[in-house]
Amino acid sequence: MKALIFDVDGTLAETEELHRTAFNRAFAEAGLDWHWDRARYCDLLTTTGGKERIARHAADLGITAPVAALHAAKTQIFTGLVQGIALRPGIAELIDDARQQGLRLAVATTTTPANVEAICLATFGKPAGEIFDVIAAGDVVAAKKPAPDVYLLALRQLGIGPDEAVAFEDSANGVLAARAAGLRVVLSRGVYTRHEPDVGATLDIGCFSELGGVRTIRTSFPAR
Ligand code: XBP
Ligand code: MG
Repeated sequence: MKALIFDVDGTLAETEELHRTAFNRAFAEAGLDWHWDRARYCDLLTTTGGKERIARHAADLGITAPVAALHAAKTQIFTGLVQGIALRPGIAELIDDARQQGLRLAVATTTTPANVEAICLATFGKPAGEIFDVIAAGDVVAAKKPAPDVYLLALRQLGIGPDEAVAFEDSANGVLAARAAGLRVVLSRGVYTRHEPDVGATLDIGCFSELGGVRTIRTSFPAR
């Protein structure tokens, strides 16, 4: 195994409540009477990508909306909210252990590069580029999760095959994307995905801290 590939939202950290807050503040600032409560947001999260989510909501209302402008405002608000968030249990230890074992690290996420940067600064105290060797994020791919594109891009940029890495995810869409890219995937559901069915995770655990580090992963995921 040569690399670990991490999803961001819900995997590195529980960020979706902050995203929901940022969306609602952006709508209010734009003078829209939209408010996504937890139940509506949980449903909308089946649509990956903030712009796509806004567009879906507008379509549900039968109206058009300035999607790009609303999403840019939301991203600006979100990056200002992430100070003080914590990595999910087990993530810091896993990343440290991977580095010590000489593995490379990547991110494969639907969220924007700006959000990845803000989350890394808030949780690791360092820019994303000092933590991860490869950052595949947001609109760098046309088809978002559950399409495999962002994981295939991460593998290409790592210069390795899917047998040489393991993906870490919190959602069904993420598991489907990683599996479609040929990757084995460890799933630990988050607050907004706790209800989701198993869609083929190689390992379905309660918390990443159960993993016991890279050595355990190597034995659980022998080279194929
Ligand atoms: C989860 C997503 C993102 C976030 C919001 O990404 O689907 O859309 O909900 O972020 P991940 P944006 O693949 O990391 O789980 O508004 O920047 O899309
Ligand atoms: Mg996620």
